Amino acid sequence: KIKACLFDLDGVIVDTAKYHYIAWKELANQMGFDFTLEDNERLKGVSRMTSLDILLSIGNVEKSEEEKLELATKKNENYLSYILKMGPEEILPGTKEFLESLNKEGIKIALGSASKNAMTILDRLELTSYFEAIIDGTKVSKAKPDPEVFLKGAEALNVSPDECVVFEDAEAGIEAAIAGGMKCVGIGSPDILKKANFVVDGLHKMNITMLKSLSS
Ligand code: G16
Ligand code: MG
Repeated sequence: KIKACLFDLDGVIVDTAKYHYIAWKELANQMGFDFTLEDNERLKGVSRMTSLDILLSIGNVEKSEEEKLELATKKNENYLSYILKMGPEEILPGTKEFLESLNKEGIKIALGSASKNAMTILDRLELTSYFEAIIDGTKVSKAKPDPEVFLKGAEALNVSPDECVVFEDAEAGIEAAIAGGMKCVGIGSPDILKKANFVVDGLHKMNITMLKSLSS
């Protein structure tokens, strides 16, 4: 029986990838190299410091650990200036409707995100109250594809992993769900998210019947 749904944030509930992109691009340009939208795909679902390492490798730039911390802080301050202007109109289609249908069914809801800004983003979107547990980048030590973020979510909701369904747009996130013994719905392209139980374009394509088809 499905007792809980665990949601990734960026790419599932909201498209913050575009703001991450602007902020990383500005940082790259200040260091004298370009950063393309295609490069940005490599940063999805990846932690802030790992994202910076990928960015620096693209520019062929080497920095000390101290300089890296400064650069990551600078990027985050710039990113936050965009995030703080967001509002509920940026919630991806069907999200609220699906969360409400889960509430009606008595299915628990948690967030499982790599972002350290997850709380701020949920507040800006006015979605915080839907989540019984919020596991974000401030609460985990191992990044996806490690299942830590989702296992902590299940634990906080007091359900077992096989009673959980994870919603993820990144391959590493799908792998994390599987490694944790959970069912998984991919959000995006079936060509990329091959390992998911099934893939939909977005939460507007989800309903309770589809969710229940995953129970075994
Ligand atoms: C998100 C994004 C990643 C970002 C990471 C860390 O993960 O997909 O691109 O690098 O969070 O974000 P921050 O710099 O805000 O801590 P998720 O797991 O919500 O998709
Ligand atoms: Mg994501």
